[in-house]
Amino acid sequence: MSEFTKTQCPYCGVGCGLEVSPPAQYGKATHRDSQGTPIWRVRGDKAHPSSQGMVCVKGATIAESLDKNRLHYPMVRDSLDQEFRRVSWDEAFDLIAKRLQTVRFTQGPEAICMYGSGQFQTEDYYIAQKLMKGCLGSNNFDANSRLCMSSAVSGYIQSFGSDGPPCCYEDLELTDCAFLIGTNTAECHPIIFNRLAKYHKKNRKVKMVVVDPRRTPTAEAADLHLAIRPGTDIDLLNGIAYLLMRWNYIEPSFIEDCTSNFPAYAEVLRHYAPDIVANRCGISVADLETAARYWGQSQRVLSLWSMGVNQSSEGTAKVRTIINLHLMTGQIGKPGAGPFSLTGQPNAMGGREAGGLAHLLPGYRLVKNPQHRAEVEDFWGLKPGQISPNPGLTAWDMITGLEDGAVGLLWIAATNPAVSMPDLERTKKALLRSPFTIYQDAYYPTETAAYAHVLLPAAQWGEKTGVMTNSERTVTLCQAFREPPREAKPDWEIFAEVGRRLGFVKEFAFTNSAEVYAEFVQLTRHRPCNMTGISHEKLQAQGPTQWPHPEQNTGTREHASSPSGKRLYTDLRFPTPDGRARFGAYHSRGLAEPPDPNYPFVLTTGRLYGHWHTQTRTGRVEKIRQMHPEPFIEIHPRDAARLNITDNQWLEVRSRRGKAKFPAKVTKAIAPGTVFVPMHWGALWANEAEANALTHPESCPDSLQPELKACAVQLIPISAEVTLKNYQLQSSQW
Ligand SMILES: Nc1nc2c(c(=O)[nH]1)N[C@H]1C(S)=C(S)[C@@H](COP(=O)(O)OP(=O)(O)OC[C@H]3O[C@@H](n4cnc5c(=O)[nH]c(N)nc54)[C@H](O)[C@@H]3O)O[C@H]1N2
Ligand SMILES: Nc1nc2c(c(=O)[nH]1)N[C@H]1C(S)=C(S)[C@@H](COP(=O)(O)OP(=O)(O)OC[C@H]3O[C@@H](n4cnc5c(=O)[nH]c(N)nc54)[C@H](O)[C@@H]3O)O[C@H]1N2
Ligand code: SF4
Ligand SMILES: [Mo]
Repeated sequence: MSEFTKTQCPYCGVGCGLEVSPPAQYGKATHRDSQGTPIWRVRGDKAHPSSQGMVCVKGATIAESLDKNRLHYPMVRDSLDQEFRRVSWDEAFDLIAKRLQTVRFTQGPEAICMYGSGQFQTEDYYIAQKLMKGCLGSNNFDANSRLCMSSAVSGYIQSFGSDGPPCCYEDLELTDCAFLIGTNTAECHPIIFNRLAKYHKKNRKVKMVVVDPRRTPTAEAADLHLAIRPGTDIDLLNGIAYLLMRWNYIEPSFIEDCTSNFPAYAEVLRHYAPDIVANRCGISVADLETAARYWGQSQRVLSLWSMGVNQSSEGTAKVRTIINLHLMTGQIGKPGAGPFSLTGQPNAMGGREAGGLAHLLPGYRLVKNPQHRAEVEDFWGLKPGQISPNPGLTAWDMITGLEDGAVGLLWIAATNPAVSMPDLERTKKALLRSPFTIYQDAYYPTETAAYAHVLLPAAQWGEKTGVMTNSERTVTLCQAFREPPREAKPDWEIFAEVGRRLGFVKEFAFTNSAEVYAEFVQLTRHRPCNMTGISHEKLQAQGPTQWPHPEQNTGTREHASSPSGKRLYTDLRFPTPDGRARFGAYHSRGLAEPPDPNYPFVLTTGRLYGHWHTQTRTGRVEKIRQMHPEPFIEIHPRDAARLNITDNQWLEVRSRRGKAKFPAKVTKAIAPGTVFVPMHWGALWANEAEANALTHPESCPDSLQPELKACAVQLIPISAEVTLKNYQLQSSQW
C-alpha cells in the first residue's frame, strides 16, 4: 500500500485534493498537535486537477480535530431534561424503527422529517433519499444546503432549464474579467481565489470586480470594489445591463438565436438609469460605469457568487439577474466565461445530484414532475404513486412544523441547527417541543445535542469511503484511512440498517459504499449530471473525474458537444423545452427587513478564513483558535463615534427577535450603517454571541432560502464584563 491515501478536503466546496499518511511512519511520529499527540499528516495532492497541490489552513490542520470530543456510542433519553444513557446499536435501531412506524401509521409519513447536510458523502445522501422519499413516501428530506445554495439551484433551473454550474476552475485562468458578487472568495474559497489572484497579478489587462458591502480581503485585491448597500444587487446588475444596452455592448445574435423573454427584461431595464442606480446602491455613477465598461469590453467574463447573493429574500431573482448579463452579452459556453455559483460545502453538489433537497429527486429530477417521479419509482421498484407529488418540508418548515405539531419525528444528521438556523430563540423553542429528535453527529458536545432524544455516533471523513463533488463538478473518491472511533458508523449504513428493520431488506442490501454509488449513478443516465461512467473503482484508478461523464458507447447524444465535461452549454443549447435560455425580468424588492428609526443598522453575517461554521472541528484546532480567538462586531468609525465607543468596547446588538453581545472592531472595511458579525460562535463557544439570535427566517419565494445576510438591529453600548467561555478541549466522555 502506498504511504499516502488520496482524498478530498472535507471543508469547503473548492474540493482540494489531499494526501494523508499515518501518525507513525516507520515507527516514528512525524506530526503532532499542540499537545504533543501524534496526528495524521496531511498535504496537498499535486495530481488533483482542482487544487494542484494547494491547501489552506483548514485543510492543512484537519488532522488535529479528528480525535477530539468524538461521540463514541449511541445514547438515549426519554425526555430532554434527563441524562443520556448508553445503549447498544441494536437497541438504538429498534427504538428508532418502532418510533418511525408509530409516527408513520398514526400521523402519516409526512410527519417524518430528516434534516441532512452538504457534508454528507453522495452515498449517505442517496440512501437517505431512498429511505425517506422512496420507502417511507415522505419528501421531508431537506439539507442545510437550503440555507446555502438553494437560490443558485432554482436560478439555474429557471434560466437554463436545469441545475448545474456550467463553468470550471480553468476558467479562472482564462477570463478577461472576473466579476465577484456576494462572495468573500479569499477567505471562503481560498484556493479558487489563489488561482484567480495569481493569474490576475500576472496579467495586468485582466479585470477583477468585487461587489460586497464590506471591504473584505477579496475586495482588497480587486481593480474595482463596489461597496453597495446590502440588498441592492438587482439594482446594480440592472444598472450595468442598462449601460451595456446604451453602449451597444450586447450580442443581438445570441439573444435572437439562443434566448427567450428578452423584451420583458428590456422593459424592466428602462427604469435603471445610472443616477438612480448609483443613488440606491450608495456608489458613484463613475464606478457603475467602470463596472459596465469592464464587462462590456471583455472578451470573456466569468461571474462568481455565493452567499451574498443566495442568502436573500430575492435570491433566485438575484441569480437570474446575474445570468441575464451573461445572456445579453453571450458570455457563456466558452472558455473563461459563464455564471459560476461557488458551492460552500464539500459535497453540496453531490447533494444536488442525489436529490438532497425537499423538492428534488436523484439525477437532477424534480418532485413535481410526474415523469421524473415515475422514473425513480420504477428504478426503485416502488408502486406507481408511492413517491409523493408534493415537495416536502424545507429546513425552516420543519421548525414551524414542530411548533404546530405537524412534525412527529425529526432526524438531524451532519448539521448543527441550534447554531446555524435563523431566529435561534424560536428555533430552540421549537426543538424543545419535538416529540422525538434523533441527532447523528461525529462530535459531542455540540449545541444541537442538547435537543436530542437519541444521539447516534457518526463516522466522519477519513473513516468511511465515499464520493464528493466540488463546485466545478469534479467527483473525488474520499477513501477511508482510519477506523471509526469505538462504535461510530457511516451515515449511509445507519440509514440502510433502519430501512432493513422497517422491512425494506432488498432495497438496502448493500455491503459497501461502492455498491451504493454504482446503484446511484444508474439514476443519472440520460440526465444532465450523467455519471454513469464513474465508479469507485474508476475514480481510484483514474483519479478525480468531472461530470457529465457518461458510460462509453451507450449511444446517447447528451452533451455531445462537451464530452470532457469541462463546460456545459458549449453548443449554446439549453435543457429548456425550446432549447433557449430564459431572461428573468426582475425589479429589486430590497431587504425583507429594512432598517428603520428603531432598528437603524443593517446587520450582515458571514465567515472568517480559519473557522468552519459552528466550530465543531476548527474550534478544536489550536492554531485556528489563536487566529480567531473571539467573536466581534465590525462597525464603521463614524457610527462608532456617534455611539461614543472605541475599539474593543462592548455593544449589545438587538433585533426584533433576540440579542447578542460583542466587542466592537472599529474599521472602515464596513460601510456606515452596516455592521458585520461572524456566524461561528454558538452557545458552546461564547456567551451570547450568536449571530442567528438576531436573524430572521424570511426567505426567497422560489428557493425558500432564508435571508441570513441582512436584518435590522439597534446597537447599545454596554459596560458589562462579558466573558468568553473558555471551552475546555477534554477527551470524549463517551
Ligand atoms: N473559512 C471558511 N470558508 C468556508 C466556510 C466557512 O465556514 N469558513 N463555509 C463554506 C460554506 S458552506 C459557504 S456557503 C461558503 C460561503 O462563502 P461566502 O459567500 O464567500 O461567505 P460569507 O462570509 O457567508 O458571505 C460572503 C459575503 O457576502 C457579503 N454580503 C452580505 N450582504 C450582501 C449583499 O446584499 N450583496 C452582496 N453582493 N454581498 C453581500 C458579505 O459582506 C460577505 O463578505 O463558504 C464556504 N467556505
Ligand atoms: N447567520 C448565518 N447563519 C448561517 C449562515 C450565514 O452565512 N449566516 N450560513 C448558512 C450556511 S451557507 C450553512 S452551509 C450552514 C452551516 O451550518 P451547519 O451545517 O450547522 O454547520 P457545521 O458546523 O458545518 O455542522 C456540521 C455538523 O456535522 C458534523 N459532521 C461532520 N462530518 C460528519 C459526518 O460525516 N457525519 C455526520 N453525521 N456528522 C458529521 C459536524 O461535527 C457538525 O456538527 O449555516 C447556515 N447559517
Ligand atoms: S480551500 Fe477549501 S477545500 Fe481547499 S484546503 Fe481550504 S477548506 Fe479545504
Ligand atoms: Mo453553506
